[in-house]
Amino acid sequence: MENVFRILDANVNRVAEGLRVLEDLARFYYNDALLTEEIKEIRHGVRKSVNHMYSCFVQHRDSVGDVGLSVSQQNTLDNKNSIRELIIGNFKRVQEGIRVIEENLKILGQYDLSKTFEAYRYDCYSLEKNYLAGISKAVKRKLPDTDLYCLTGEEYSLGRSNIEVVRQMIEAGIKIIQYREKEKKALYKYEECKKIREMTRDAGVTFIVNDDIDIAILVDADGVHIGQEDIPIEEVRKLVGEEMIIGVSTHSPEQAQDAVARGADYIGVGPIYKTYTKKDVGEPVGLEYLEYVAKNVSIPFVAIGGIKEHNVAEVVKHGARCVAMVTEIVGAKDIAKKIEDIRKAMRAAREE
Ligand code: TZP
Ligand code: MG
Repeated sequence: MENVFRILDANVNRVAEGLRVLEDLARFYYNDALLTEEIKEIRHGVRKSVNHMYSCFVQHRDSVGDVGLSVSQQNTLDNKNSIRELIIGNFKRVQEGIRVIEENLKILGQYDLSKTFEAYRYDCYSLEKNYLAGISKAVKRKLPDTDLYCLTGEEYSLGRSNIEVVRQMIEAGIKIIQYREKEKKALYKYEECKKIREMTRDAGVTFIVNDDIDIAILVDADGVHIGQEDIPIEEVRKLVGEEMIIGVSTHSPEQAQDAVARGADYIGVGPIYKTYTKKDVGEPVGLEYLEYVAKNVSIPFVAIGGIKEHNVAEVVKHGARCVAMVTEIVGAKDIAKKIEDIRKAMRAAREE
């Protein structure tokens, strides 16, 4: 019987520690007072309900002789790659720990107390559901619902720097900006992104970094944009976490469905028309694929590739709510005027 106390002691600690991890995430990471309070209540309840056995627990405790410690030290099963994994892992630890307490209390003849723990376990199941729903709402960044998605391209910017072009885009009311720069070394890209992050944050503009996941993480961009031959979406998610937006370039219905199934937050759809801006780009997929996406894809999508003021109406009429442009905007003498004219053309097309 004595070892039953060891089991109970270890599991009360396991449960309380797991709850503390969840409580501190709710408190310091998500600033969620309600969740913090709910978890704290359960944690205190667990500790209090076994208070009468505490001296017995300590008396039978033998951490040094615990064979489980060396097993745990020798494997990495408990490794976590994201906050979501950390949360789910700790809920499992808490729920399993409670179940062990429940069963062992029965052996000690403490049936009523066992039932109290059963109730805690059920509380934890619904708490887990609320926790996950709450955090995905609280922190998941979303692509704003807007008409224009602007990308940088210094070589097409008429001698202006990316920073200057971004400044003008922000001033013209652009709500999404992607940093796309194929020719620069990482250090210069990182420095530019750091600056652009500051500018976009101050202006409430969503900032996406193309290709460079490391830079996106370092500057705390809102998202990353990847292509079909980049690191798989699931792996990128492990690196950037649940909060960050992942955009994926797609060129066919199969690629669109695949990106959605694998957790992309939005897709690029294109190239709609012939473009020379992207060096390794395929042939235009045309408006037909855009129409398919507009009808069949439920996540946000952005039409891209060769879109100009003169053809944007056609793109809108084939289902695009948001269009992305590089050269048409960065290469305009008067960026603000160009943006205004494109918006006018899009509005007119929508109203037709
Ligand atoms: N992805 C598909 S086409 C393209 C990208 C990044 C380039 C679009 O550039 P432009 O100048 O708007 O045609
Ligand atoms: Mg790319």
